[in-house]
Amino acid sequence: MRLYHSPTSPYVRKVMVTLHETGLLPQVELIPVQGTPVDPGTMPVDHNPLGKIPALEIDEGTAIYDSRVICRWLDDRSDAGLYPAGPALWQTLTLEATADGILDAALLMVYEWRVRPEDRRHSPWVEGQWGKIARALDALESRWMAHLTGPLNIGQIAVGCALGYLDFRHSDRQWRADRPHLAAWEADFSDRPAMQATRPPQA
Ligand code: GSH
Repeated sequence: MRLYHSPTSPYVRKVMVTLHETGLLPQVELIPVQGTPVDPGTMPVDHNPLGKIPALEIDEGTAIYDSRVICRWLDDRSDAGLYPAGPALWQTLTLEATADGILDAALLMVYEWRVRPEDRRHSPWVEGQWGKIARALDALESRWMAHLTGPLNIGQIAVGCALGYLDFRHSDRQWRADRPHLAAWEADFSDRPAMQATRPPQA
């Protein structure tokens, strides 16, 4: 298997953590790529027409993409059990969607200052993205702690990667303020060997 990879992508990190937790990492070759929405650069557009990573080549010429698809495919090939059976599955998938939504908004904020020309930036739009993140973090703090502290699942991995990305790119926003339960959870979860092994490089 070949994983199109960047050490700073939080969606790639979800896949990398899943590879560690499922024990499948030795089966994967990492292919470094980079690009942005305005310049696909070396992104694997032949494998993912959206020009995004992660994309995983599972066979010569066959690729799957989007971290949600890849993580579920990997879990299916292991006994890690990251997707609980029964009604809890929908909670887990909703938790993952919440974390991915944090990432989507956080990445758009990064693109706004790294990709968009300075004279065309629109701060209400940026603050609107942060508003989505803040509401999602409040929901995690008030409604999701029980699910976060249960057996390891893909929702927890996604939340761990989302919080790690906020520390990496948006540390000035101080997401831990007024969210003590989530902060304590993150301190514990980020100690997992899979999280330690996949920390983004210092900017
Ligand atoms: N929903 C996708 C997933 O979960 O895999 C999002 C992937 C994504 O946006 N990846 C970023 C990317 O490839 C890297 S962090 N951006 C390039 C672009 O949008 O053109």
